Amino acid sequence: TPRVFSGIQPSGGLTLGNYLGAIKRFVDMQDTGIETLYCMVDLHAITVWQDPAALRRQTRELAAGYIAAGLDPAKSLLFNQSQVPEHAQLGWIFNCVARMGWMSRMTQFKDKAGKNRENASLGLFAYPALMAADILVYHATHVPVGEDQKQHIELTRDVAAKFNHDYGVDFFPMTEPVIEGAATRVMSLRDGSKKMSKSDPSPASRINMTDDADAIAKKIRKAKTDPDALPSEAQGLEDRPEARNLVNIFAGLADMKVDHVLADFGGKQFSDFKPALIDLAVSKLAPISTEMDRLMQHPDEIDRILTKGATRARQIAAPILAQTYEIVGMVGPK
Ligand code: AQP
Repeated sequence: TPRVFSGIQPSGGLTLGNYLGAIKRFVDMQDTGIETLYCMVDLHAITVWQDPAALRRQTRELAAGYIAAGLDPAKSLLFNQSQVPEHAQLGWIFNCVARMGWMSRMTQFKDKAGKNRENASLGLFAYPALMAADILVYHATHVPVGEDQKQHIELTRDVAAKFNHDYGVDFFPMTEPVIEGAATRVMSLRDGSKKMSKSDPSPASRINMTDDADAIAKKIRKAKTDPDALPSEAQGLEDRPEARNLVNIFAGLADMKVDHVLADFGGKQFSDFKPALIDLAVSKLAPISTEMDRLMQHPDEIDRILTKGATRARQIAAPILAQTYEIVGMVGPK
């Protein structure tokens, strides 16, 4: 049976990249009738230092973002990772299945550890094994993610295949990434070669889901561009990363194909395109940020939703973990 799982780290404020690459897709999948589980992956967040008070606030804010963007706790299971201990328990088993060599090839590890690898946390190195557990502890078949997570989903399949092979079982499914839409890789507004990211030191590089209309307008107005008019076909964007990024963002927000955006704006200057993008972004994002603000006034309500989601998630995860332990040869309770 198909089952959808995905997660986002409460490691900072949600960005437009998280929204277009992930959350908007989460909402699409919720409405297909397939069972959907969406997690705030707090155990992943602490692979780099998080101030405890900030982590708590960011987890609730992420939950508020999910709900404000259209996820409905009555339709999707919304919960934080640490309230479902089965993730970490299966994560340990997968630490013993995955190989050091696999992990050291992960580009996210290389990017986040930087030059000083000796000083990166062990958790940052093992991150993809825990991510495999997040997905496989539910036997999830589909994972909506941005382009940057493709390599981790491939590793999840490698872990499932090696486990199945080593133990001679056909137990874990081969999960498919779902990387869809016009904006699967939203780039920094300051540098078209860098991913838009929560943790970029420059706030002008990203639009945050909590930004108000003024902030959105200011950042788009200041976004880096080139002096040329927009082309009328997507091919014309190939060597223009900043222009391509803004067009992709427009297409993503409007649920349009890039070709259709260019059919409307081909030949126009950024002085025409940017105001249209600002209007669109404000009309789509400002209501979400207003609703997030409202939800954040009721943190207890958010906590109750997460606990309820976790309880239901455990009902799926616990039997799968128990079967895994059985396969591995752990003596269980009698
Ligand atoms: N720029 C992006 N474009 C499209 N999708 C993106 N995602 C993140 N950035 C973009 C997608 O959002 C989901 C959650 O990401 P994450 O929070 O687990 O971690 P990340 O990919 O490391 O996100 P950030 O914003 O870059 O956080 P930091 O700065 O903490 O590393 C994933 O599906 C991801 O693809």
